[in-house]
Amino acid sequence: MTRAELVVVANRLPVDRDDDGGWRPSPGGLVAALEPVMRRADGAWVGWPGRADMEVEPFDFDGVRLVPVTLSAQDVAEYYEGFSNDTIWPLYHDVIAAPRYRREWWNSYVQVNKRFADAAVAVAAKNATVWVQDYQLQLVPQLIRERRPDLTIGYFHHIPFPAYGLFSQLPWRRQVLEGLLGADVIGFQRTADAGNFARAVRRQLRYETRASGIRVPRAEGSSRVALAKAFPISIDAASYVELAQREDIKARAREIREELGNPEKILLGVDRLDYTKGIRHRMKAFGELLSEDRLDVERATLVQVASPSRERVAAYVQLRDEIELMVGRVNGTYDTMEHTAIRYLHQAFPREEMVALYLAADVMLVTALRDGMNLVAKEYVACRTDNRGVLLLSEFTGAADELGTAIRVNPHDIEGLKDAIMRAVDMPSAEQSRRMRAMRKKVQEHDVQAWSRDFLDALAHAGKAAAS
Ligand code: GDG
Repeated sequence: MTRAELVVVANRLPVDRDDDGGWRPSPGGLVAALEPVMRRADGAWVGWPGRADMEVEPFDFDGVRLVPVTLSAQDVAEYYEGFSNDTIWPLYHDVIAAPRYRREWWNSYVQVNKRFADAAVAVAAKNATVWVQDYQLQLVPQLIRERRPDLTIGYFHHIPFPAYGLFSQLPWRRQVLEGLLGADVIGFQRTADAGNFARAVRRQLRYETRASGIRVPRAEGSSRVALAKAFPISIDAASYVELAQREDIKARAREIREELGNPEKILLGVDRLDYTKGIRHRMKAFGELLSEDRLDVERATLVQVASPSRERVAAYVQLRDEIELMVGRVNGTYDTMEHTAIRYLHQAFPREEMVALYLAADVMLVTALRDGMNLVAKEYVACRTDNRGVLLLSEFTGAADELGTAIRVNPHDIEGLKDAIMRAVDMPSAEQSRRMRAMRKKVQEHDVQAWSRDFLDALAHAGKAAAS
């Protein structure tokens, strides 16, 4: 087996299993960003194929070697749904939901992280670069370094890193910090996340930090420097522009407006159905605007795509019930035969339909209570080639650091949110255009290709420094 010069390690492989036993690419920005580099570098991608107990040999797909890691049904329940999505996810999103600390989940997380590290080590060429992705694999950097000190190791954290007062709840906080510090470069979405991480390292491990550098002691008494800094992720902007300019997709956007009964304004929310996304807050604000007659259903419809997510985790089951109760109440009260208040879609759509929705939407509502970045905000902006449309953006998203001309909101402040929605609905087109232009420039200049280039450059630099 030839070994790879670049190895990506992520919870999921970038493919999904077809019903007829074949594989199809799972669309995603990460794949789009890494595919060209992976091809050039003789790359390999280590990850779970997405179904429990599936044993598959490594195979080539579109010029990239895929290395499947098998997870049993129990691994999925404990490592993935348990520790990753019911402990780390809520803890790192400022305990919006209560994290559950279960020792058997932690044990499973350790075991599964070892398996991912083993697979990465087996496929990596001498002196290769390994890039680990996200919170499911926080122990992998150190596990790889212990076995293969020749490798250059990067880690990117897609979700927030919480303040120390919250992080310190984690019974295994020390192991997690040590796991991450196995990397040469640890990337975060926001500068604030990198700062929280450095503070946790100082408080918990007493290591010295200077600017973005963290001095990590080695067993024999010497030390090395790990870099912890922000590399805000982005989208494959060109591919969204291309879709947004397709005549059939533009026609579909017009058709959507008609199917909704030609409301004057279409408001849109697009999220995985997740308690971090603030879906209830935006529905509450919208419902109150209807009840106070500041809006009516002829004037405005809210389309909410809530794609199914983590349906076996209790907090998600409960959230779905709450949202559906709310939609039923609002629609029951305000719908007419021709118009609906909230068109709620608990479904996943193809990308073309998402882009048609972005084109149809006059106002995009991103009201997350906490979000690492929020790519939906960037996708909406990229699609608005006419420079029209208004983005309402929560200040608790990473995207808020970059999209300075969005209407900034604190989703906890329902009155403020209502006023911001009204401002968006009433915004003159010249102001829309001024704001949108500035945001589009940002997203086009800093796309996901720039993101991966920046990260891999920093990693190459770190690798050279360590070798000299
Ligand atoms: C995590 C972090 C960070 C959603 N529904 C459908 C669909 N989507 C697509 C969106 C977007 C993606 O899924 C969601 O990305 P977000 O960034 O908004 O949120 P998370 O899933 O929570 O992602 C986040 C991200 O990682 C990257 O680092 O930004 O903060 O939480 O691309 O368009 N796509 C299709 N159908 C749907 O129904 N095709």
